[in-house]
Amino acid sequence: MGLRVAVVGATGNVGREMLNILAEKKFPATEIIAIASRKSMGQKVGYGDKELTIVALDTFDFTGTDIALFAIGSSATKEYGPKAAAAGAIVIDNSSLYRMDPDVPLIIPEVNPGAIKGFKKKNIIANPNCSTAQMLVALKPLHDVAGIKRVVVSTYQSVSGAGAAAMDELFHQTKATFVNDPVEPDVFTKQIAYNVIPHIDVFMDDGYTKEEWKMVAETHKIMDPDVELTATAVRVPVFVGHAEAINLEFKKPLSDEEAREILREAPGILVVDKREDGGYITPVECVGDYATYVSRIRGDKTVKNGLNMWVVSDNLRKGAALNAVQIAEELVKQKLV
Ligand code: 11C
Repeated sequence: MGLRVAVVGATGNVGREMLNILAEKKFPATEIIAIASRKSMGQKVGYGDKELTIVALDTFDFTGTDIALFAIGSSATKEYGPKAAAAGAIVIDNSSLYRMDPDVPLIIPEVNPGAIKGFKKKNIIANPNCSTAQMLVALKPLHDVAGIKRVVVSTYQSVSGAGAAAMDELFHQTKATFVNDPVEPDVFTKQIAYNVIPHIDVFMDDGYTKEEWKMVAETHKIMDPDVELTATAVRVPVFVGHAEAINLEFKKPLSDEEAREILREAPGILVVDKREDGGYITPVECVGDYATYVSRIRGDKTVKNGLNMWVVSDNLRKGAALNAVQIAEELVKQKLV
């Protein structure tokens, strides 16, 4: 049976990728509806080799829609997510609004597919933050074997995580410096071209940013509440693709060779780790891919059972749109829709 699927926020960075991935994967839909705010009504967006016409969210009736993929940010989701869910659509939400709600499962299909059934209380499933998604795809297989005690992670996050205006800002600032025009920060608090900024999302009382807090809280909900994690989230002048330098401390011994073998067999992971010039993956090489890449796997001799690695993925795909479509696929596989 074909499904009726709505993509809400279809003109944004993540919404467009949702449409691309639904088409690439030939998701079993009889109808795909591209929805956005009223100002985009009538615009065309690509879906495979077809074009879909945007319909307005404020008047859309979700009755008869099986799955609604939401990519519109927390405040608009607060208004329209519950309406879609009440009309019978299973909402897969990419915003942070419901992630910590105990009645909403937070799902990475490679990590906790069994938790998906919990959606029935609210008809809503949450998609994790991009930096959490790629990290946990890489950590879960190692955690299952050797038990992760502590994680120290530093992120190198591309500007696309902050939206299309942020991508424009990197482009214009980069151009401006070449022609000696003034560089004026707007989306970011400091110049992003030729710079790095240790600040993503708002500051919290303890000095961490909300992006850093999300990595801790989401890891606890998705994988294991006993894993200790500390993060530094940094914005870098890259358009698409987040990278993470991850230091791990395990309960049991795990050699770099064993970790490499475990990750080679793990779902969603590609290991590229040649220990030679260029034998690792960088963000520009992962754009448009489904995989999360792991490189630079090596022992950390300063602690008992320590390991370092480098994890890279397309933040708009595994970090957002792909994970959401994989959740929809999991609903189909588990016969929940
Ligand atoms: C960034 N991780 O790179 C953010 C974007 O909680 O879904 C996604 C924010 C979120 O800026």
